[in-house]
Amino acid sequence: MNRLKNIWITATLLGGMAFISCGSSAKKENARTEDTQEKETMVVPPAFSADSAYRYIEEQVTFGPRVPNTSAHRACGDYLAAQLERFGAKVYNQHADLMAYDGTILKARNIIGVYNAEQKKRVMLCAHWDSRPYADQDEEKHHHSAIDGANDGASGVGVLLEIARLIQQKAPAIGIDIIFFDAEDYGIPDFYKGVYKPDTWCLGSQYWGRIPHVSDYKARFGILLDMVGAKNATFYYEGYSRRTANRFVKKIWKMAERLGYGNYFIREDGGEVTDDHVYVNQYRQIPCVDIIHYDNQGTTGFNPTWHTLDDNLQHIDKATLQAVGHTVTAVIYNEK
Ligand code: AHN
Ligand code: ZN
Repeated sequence: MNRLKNIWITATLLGGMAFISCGSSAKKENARTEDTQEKETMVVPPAFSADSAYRYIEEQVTFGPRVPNTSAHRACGDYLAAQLERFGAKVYNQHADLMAYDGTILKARNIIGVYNAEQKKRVMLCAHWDSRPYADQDEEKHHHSAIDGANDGASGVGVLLEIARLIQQKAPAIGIDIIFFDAEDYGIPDFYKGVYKPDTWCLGSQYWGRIPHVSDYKARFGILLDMVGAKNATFYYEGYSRRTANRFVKKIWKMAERLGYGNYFIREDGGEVTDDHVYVNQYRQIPCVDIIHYDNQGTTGFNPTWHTLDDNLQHIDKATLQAVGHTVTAVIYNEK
């Protein structure tokens, strides 16, 4: 089967059926009371700036494609670690030699920013920072060109850098770990003629899952941001997150709705995707929610610029960054 084009497994009918039986008026009344109470006690988070997040995306893209073993990748890694330091995090750099699908040794670097290390109650926020070496969803002549990855890579990192800046200004009640995973996007391309290998995506998170930055690392839950910058992006419930972290999926989408971002955060099932959150959950038993742009218009399940040369700054929209950044910020500042 064509792996790349079958990443998304179409949503089953089951999800829809489960809704039919519930919804008595007493239950609705209860839910409404809870809603009002939560609204009254809602902590207003510091203001997320989409301009600032956009600037961090631009800075990453300006290095060039962040493909492991390139100078752009090394320079951007230094930039990201320096930014987290500047925003007051305790920074861990995990350097690792990871083997790609074709035997290439990738000089990888996971970058972790820790806030309020003594706090037992923690939430982890993550995104991958590398960009794909192949525009393998573009015309064939571009298959071996690296992509800018303004959306696929830089957007999630940009939003998280802005959140790091906010945490420095005003700390939330809980501890936060911001993790930039490397080597997510060096997965086996369709054009590869050699033998198929499983688990070739998400190499950085697989490494971190086996060897976290601190031993026995735990968090209440995690949020993964992947492709959160396209104009009119749509974030549906992602299948693996639903199965392993549904409480937190609900919490995030409900917050988005409340803040007026229901047109981005669609409360319906999308597909299921192998992404860093899978390994966070498998290796560390931390429920982790993937906020990822799902689009069933095309053949890939992703947005039209996915793994093409069009994944560049021109297709980044500040309104989407605002929707995601504001929502995630509100979620973490309301954890106790
Ligand atoms: C797979 O293609 C198996 N997973 C896609 C995860 C991804 C790639 N996210 C961004 N690029
Ligand atoms: Zn990708």
